[in-house]
Amino acid sequence: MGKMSLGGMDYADDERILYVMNLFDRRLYALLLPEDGSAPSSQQVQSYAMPEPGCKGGFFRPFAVKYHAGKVYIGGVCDAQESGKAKDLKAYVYALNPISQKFSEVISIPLDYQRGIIEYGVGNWFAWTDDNQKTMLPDPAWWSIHPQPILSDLEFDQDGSLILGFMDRLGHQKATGKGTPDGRWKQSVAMAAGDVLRVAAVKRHYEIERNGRIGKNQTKGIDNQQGPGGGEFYFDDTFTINETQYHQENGMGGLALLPSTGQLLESVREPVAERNSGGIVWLNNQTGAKESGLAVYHHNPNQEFVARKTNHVGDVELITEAPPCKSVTGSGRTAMKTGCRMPTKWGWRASGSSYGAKGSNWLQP
Ligand SMILES: [Ca+2]
Ligand SMILES: [Ca+2]
Ligand SMILES: [Ca+2]
Repeated sequence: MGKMSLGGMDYADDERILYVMNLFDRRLYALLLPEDGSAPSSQQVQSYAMPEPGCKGGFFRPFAVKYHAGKVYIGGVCDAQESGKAKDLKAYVYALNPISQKFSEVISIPLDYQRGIIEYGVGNWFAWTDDNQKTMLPDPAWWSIHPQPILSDLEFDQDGSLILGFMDRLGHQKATGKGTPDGRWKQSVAMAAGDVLRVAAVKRHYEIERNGRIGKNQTKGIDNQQGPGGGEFYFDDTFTINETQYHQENGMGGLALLPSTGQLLESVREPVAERNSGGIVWLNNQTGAKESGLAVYHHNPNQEFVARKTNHVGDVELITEAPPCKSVTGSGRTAMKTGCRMPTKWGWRASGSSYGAKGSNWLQP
């Protein structure tokens, strides 16, 4: 997981170039899309080697791709898989200037900060591992909680702030239901929790949230011991029923920014007071608070092998209304290019479990 197939993808603003991350060769691919809708030829595909951040005890694992203001932003982590040490985990964001074809570092963030408790005292990030036994708890021994960070999504707020969505790699490695591979336990349970961090644009550089504060904004996450500097900006990333917090982190790594309401949409586990559900929450970008949630995946006790508390919702993307002008003919891409699509009303959609391949769950908030 996180080492083959495709990661994040995004269009350039004119939708003529699709950028996509190849997790296997760790290169960013740019596909120039022909206007007639045909598949691009090999001459219309270009790829870029990622910058090498000098990871200690592991490899750089890029995943997130976001086109913004003429640059392609990519995000990834040092996986610390060889050293096994959480202090070697680091997140990096780079910006590619497509004209100069050069990358520049935007920010680097140590990932050994204190996180909230997911369950059974486990919450902080671990180094990546492919050893199932390392993900199992000593007690209860049929449980896996072993969060491993993937920087899966990036969003920009209107004030220039950057928001980072982290997916828990364990949430794709394991699910709930079948016995453990070694046959010792008849059922296994896995629980995953990613994260969401906010980064402020301060003059010419970026600053990570600190103890729930970004610039002048201090949220109720101050001193909650669940984020960088001892608190967290988006402090409502919990599973809560009747004010009892069961899991203090629940992100699944997909983000979208809703500019008209100042909200961030995040894919999460248990977005409402329904155990083993999955869906979307609406978070306030000023107060950090959760304003609403919607389950798009419900618990089904009759299904044995399911992603109950692991990843079942991927990315979140905004969609606009259909182009209103009748005078333009041609494909949707052509209509976009001529400026007919009016972003006056926003809908959204959540992709299925295959991250990056957009699913067909078209919904209205
Ligand atoms: Ca958090
Ligand atoms: Ca939290
Ligand atoms: Ca997204």
